[in-house]
Amino acid sequence: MNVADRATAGFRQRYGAEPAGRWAAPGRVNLIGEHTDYNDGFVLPFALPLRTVVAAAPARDGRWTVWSELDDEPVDFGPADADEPGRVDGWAAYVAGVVWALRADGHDVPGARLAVASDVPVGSGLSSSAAIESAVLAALVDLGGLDLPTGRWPRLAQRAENDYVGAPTGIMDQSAVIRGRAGHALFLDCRTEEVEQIPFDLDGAGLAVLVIDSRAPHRHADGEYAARRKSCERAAATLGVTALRDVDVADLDAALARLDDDETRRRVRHVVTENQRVLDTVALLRAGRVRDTGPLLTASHASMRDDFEITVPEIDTAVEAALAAGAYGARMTGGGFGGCVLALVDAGSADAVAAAVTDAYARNGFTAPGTLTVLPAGGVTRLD
Ligand code: GAF
Repeated sequence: MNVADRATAGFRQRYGAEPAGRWAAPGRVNLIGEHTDYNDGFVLPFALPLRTVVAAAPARDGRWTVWSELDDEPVDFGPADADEPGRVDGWAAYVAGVVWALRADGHDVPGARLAVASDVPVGSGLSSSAAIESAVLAALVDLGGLDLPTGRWPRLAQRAENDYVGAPTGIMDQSAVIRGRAGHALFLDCRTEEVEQIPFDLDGAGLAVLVIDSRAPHRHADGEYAARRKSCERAAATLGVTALRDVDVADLDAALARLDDDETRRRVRHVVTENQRVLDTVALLRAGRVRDTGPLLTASHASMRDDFEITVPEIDTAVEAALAAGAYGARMTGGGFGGCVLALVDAGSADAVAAAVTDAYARNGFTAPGTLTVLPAGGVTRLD
């Protein structure tokens, strides 16, 4: 059964009724621009064809009941739970967080019954959390007839994650999931939230993006993410700038000379050079030179591995094996400490590259990776 039908079937079975509608939101990968979003910088993600679907209908009692195929038991919560971050936890916190963010923004959020099904794997760094937040947000906005232009959705969904769930993430994932467009990568300035849809015609160039799920267990990912963010904020304060976005790559050496520990210097170097790599990638894509972006992807990976120190052995092995098998470029995508790698490959060699990575994993005694080729898909939408 496809994901939309699973959401409907779950709704019928749980609530013995028909949903009023179904809303779908994709996962995402980030082509380039890692840990730049919370530094007010640039990112270039795209939405995936894998989606989370929410089937929903209004509930007259003013409460929210949500069932997910991840869990047998539905979770029920009322306004008091939604108004106090922490009262709902686990996967349902992403749903309660959206209700919280909408209420905090002054909206009269309708009670609802929701059923969630998803093809976006959880814990693989493909933004299953932004997908559920965005699909629920779309459902509640429609069911309640709320006056909330889509341009404001990414910040609200991010607030759900930052302030209700408690993860100090940036604006990239929600933006990609909400604003993504088929055949395009989303060039986002995370300071101004200005976006440009950049044509990313893999098919036309005879290329594919291979996504490799490292299957590496997330090791202290939350604490390490927060530590990287703090370190960047401290460095910006030392340098007297609002955010590391304000350090131009031409001024990098001078900025590094003003920092007194080597670790902070490496963190800053990653962010500043990564912002420039995003701009360079965008310039190449605008010129239709998709294949030539490969070395920038690989340089981004080296920077994450050596300077930002957020990769793990499984991830580095996948990147090296993909490059050795002929990928034009490869890098970890997402927050790090596990998750996925993406590789830019000839469409005809995607299977061979996937097989080479699988072999390298076996030689190293790692759990076999997952592999999938993807094309940029559209963002959140109402299905019916
Ligand atoms: C995670 C976060 F959610 C994003 O905001 C971003 O910081 C990313 O890690 C790293 O680029 O996906």
